[in-house]
Amino acid sequence: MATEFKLPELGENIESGKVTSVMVSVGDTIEKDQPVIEVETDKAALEVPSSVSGTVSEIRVKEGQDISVGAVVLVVDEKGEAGTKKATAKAEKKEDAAAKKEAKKEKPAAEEPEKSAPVEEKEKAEAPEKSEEEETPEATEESEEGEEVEEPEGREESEDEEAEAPEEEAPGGAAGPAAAAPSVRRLAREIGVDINQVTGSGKNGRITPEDVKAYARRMNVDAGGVAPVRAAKAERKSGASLPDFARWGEVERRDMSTVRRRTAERLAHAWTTIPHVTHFDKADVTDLETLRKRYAKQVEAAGGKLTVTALLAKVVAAALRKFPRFNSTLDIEEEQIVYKQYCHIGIAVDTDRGLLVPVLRDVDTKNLTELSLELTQVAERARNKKITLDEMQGGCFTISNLGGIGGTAFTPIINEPEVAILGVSRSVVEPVHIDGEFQARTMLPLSLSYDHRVIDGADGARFLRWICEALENPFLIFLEG
Ligand code: CAO
Repeated sequence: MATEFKLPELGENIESGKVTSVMVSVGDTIEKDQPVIEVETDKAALEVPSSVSGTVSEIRVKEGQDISVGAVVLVVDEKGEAGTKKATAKAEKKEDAAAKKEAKKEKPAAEEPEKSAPVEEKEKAEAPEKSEEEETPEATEESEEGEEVEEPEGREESEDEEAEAPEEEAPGGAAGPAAAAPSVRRLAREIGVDINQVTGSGKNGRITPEDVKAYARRMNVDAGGVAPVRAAKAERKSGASLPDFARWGEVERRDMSTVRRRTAERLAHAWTTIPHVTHFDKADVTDLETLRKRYAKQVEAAGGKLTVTALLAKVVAAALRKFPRFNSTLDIEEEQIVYKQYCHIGIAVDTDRGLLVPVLRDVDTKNLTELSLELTQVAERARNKKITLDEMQGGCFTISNLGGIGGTAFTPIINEPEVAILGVSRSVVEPVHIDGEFQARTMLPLSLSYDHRVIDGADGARFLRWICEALENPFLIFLEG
């Protein structure tokens, strides 16, 4: 029995994502709960486990493709008939590709919808590029419908598939998207050429990089040196276009990942809309470090690592209780400040895919051992792409500890819609003047960025001073936290 495995819910308010990896092939036997694809959403990359077991007879997605919740990912044959299907599908596809090649010879490339491009295994890695316009949710829907350009091996065409093909007009009046590899589309975008206006000279009328460059050269003459797409995009974005870096040396362009794009958007928005102030202070953590070392083994035995970050989370939770304004959100439309009665703290984690901020829940109710264990696990999951989007939502305050890497101070950007963030730099042993003499003390540099619309400078200074004092004398947490 053939069963469709559809993309399940990925988290609250998440309707789609981008397929970054397909982890199975047609003919593979898969088990229920086995990860089959990796999907990148706004903030997280998730391995999506299959809800069915059996033999994969069709793969309906490919790397680079946008996919919505509910879309079919795989067809799994629970009776193991995939082998026959695969062979049939392959044969059909070959015939179909040959027929399309023939048909194509009779049509100019620019008028040929990309859907009809020949299916070649090597093209699987070249996921079709989306234009910027397609990145809106509505356009994503359309693009998904049209994602049949480079069909994964083994996919059977349904009888009415032609009827499902998108009939949208390509920009520039052509009957459909131009036939070109994603790298060629990227090149066209980068140099400001509307790919749909280019006539392909490659195999089966496909557009080659040379076609794009030749067109660009002609355009530069025709349009006074400014290609229209580039001009329009530049105008839309910032009014300024980048220089041609290749004039000064070799360059390489790479697409931004979803995480990078989303981080850029969020940080730019926070930086340009929130009036930030960053306040600096230093905590004497000499005694705390002695305690941390003393109890490290005990926490290790429980499976965690007693780190500076875990200690800070605990201290910050107490500080948020004492200074509730730091645990709030500004609702500018309603002209209200929303005070949260819970204490969830986000921890910035450096991963190879960029910055992720998993949230530790109810930090005020957990002891240090529990928090250390949780932080160890959550940071590992973030780095192994196992973190879910839900785990990164609902934070009240963020801690960003760069001390393990180095630095004396930095100005962290507030993680919207929070109102403050604590930056932590590297602790160093330095001379501190105490009781008339210099003593060697371990000092931890802290930077607190806060939203000046909500928090006054004096409050910022008091909040951070309290954190420093609580780190110096944790008894304060019992007294006041
Ligand atoms: N000062 C001095 N040493 C520090 C330190 C600090 N502020 N913070 C950590 N260290 C040390 C730790 O003691 C540890 O040393 P040992 O291995 O000798 O014990 C080492 O650095 C590594 O620390 P860690 O990573 O194991 O543990 P952590 O809790 O301190 O950090 C985490 C956890 C997830 C915060 C960290 O791994 C991380 O990803 N940091 C980067 C955060 C980031 O990218 N921020 C930028 C966001 S942009 O605003």
